[in-house]
Amino acid sequence: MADIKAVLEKLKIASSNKGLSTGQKFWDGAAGTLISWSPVDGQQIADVTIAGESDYNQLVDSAVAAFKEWRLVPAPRRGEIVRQIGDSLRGHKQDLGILVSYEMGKSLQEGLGEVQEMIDICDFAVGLSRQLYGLTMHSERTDHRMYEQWHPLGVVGIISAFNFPVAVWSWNAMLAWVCGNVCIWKPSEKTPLTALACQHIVAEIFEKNNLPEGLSCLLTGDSNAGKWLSADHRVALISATGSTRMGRQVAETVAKRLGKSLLELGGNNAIIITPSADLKVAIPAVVFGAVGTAGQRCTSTRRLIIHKDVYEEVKTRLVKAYSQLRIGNPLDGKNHVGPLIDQQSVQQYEVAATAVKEQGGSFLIEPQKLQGLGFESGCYVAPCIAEVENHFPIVQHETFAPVLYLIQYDSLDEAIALQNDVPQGLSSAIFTLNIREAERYLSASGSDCGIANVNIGTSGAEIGGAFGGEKETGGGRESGSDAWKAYMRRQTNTINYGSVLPLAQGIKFEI
Ligand code: UN1
Repeated sequence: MADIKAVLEKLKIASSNKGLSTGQKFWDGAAGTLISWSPVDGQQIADVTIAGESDYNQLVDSAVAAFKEWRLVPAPRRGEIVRQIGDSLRGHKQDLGILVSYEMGKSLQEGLGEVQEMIDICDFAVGLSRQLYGLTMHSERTDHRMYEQWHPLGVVGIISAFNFPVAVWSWNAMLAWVCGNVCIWKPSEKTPLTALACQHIVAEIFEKNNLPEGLSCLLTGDSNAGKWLSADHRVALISATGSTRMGRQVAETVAKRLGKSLLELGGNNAIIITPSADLKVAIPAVVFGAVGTAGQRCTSTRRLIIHKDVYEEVKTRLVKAYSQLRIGNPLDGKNHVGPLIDQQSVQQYEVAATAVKEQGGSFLIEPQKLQGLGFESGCYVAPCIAEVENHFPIVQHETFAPVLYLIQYDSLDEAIALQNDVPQGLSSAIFTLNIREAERYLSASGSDCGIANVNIGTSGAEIGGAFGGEKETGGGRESGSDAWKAYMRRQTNTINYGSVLPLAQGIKFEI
């Protein structure tokens, strides 16, 4: 298995680390120290200092100054810097993947997949750097030209969550950079070291290219840091990923100053299994969706809405598939499921299990906290399955753990209504070989989610599409498609190249 010490060394992580950085410059924060514990083995990995308010202000001053230069660099040249970051990430894929797995607890395959997502978004952003297109319009006035252009926004604050400790930052940062912005990253307090490793990787590229301090700022901190960012009028856009509770606070604070926010919050994602579903394809999709990243993806499959005619068969197949799951050290390639992020998450899993029973559900596969050899961190749980009703309060709530709820349906209308009848609206899927069902599901009266799939699961989206969801998921879109527009300001320009001044709408104004 991986030599963690060697990995840390290669990623420039010491036993005690400076948690603030504007690029090449790193310094100790004034507000104390954060310890990063691995949920894999319960060991302390390293510590890192966190920001006081004056550290924060130093970061923002540096970012504001850097923006003045960076916005003038042609976009394709900004893309060239991102291309170099992508190349560097290719070289660090193995080490960074291991650190993601060790600090966060997801399987090494998923840790490597996360770094691959970073590489993919770099490639996407490089191409985008030559495609920040605006439209041209036909003016209603003679000798006039009208068009729109997209300008950089300014400082972008990125608040990221522990479950995708590096990929979600990269979706935001790579797009923000090619769009001409500078970034301040506040990573999760649970995964500060993966963030620090990324900062070292980009700092090296910025140094090689003689770029100013402030383009990429690392704000290691507690919840105060998130509050400072949200309330700061110098920060043009806040892109926040995390719980609905956190997102609501950020949204309120940013809205109060009429700033921009991009929110990617909780999901309560369902898969509908119809009578024609190809179960050979559906069952692995459900299991990966429910237990991948130990159920801690915002796209994790939480509810399975199954037609009554195939309900028993799906149950039998699921029980068989779950009995084959290997839970344990995620760095061991034989294991499918690693630990939850911390013991508090284990408690939440246990609270949810109790609530399922109290609210009238019953378990097909019982919840269990794992103990003994290999589980010393106290963070390992068994993925479980419960039969429930959609309206149970616990089913309406996103529990960040591998708990899968089974619900039975009769008609497709009922299945779609059940799927949509939750406060969240991130990801969704249907398994069917019936084109009418598939198209109905994707129609305006179908899934109400930001992501709706046919014959693939709810999690594991590619970076090329816009990523995000509706309702309490927050409404933001990140990553592919035209999500870049959220990182720029649109300017409409009308140019009169004639020698008179005709007014729009034919208004006469003579002086
Ligand atoms: C998240 O959980 O915040 O679609 C992001 C997926 C991943 C990203 C998830 N590409 O599951």
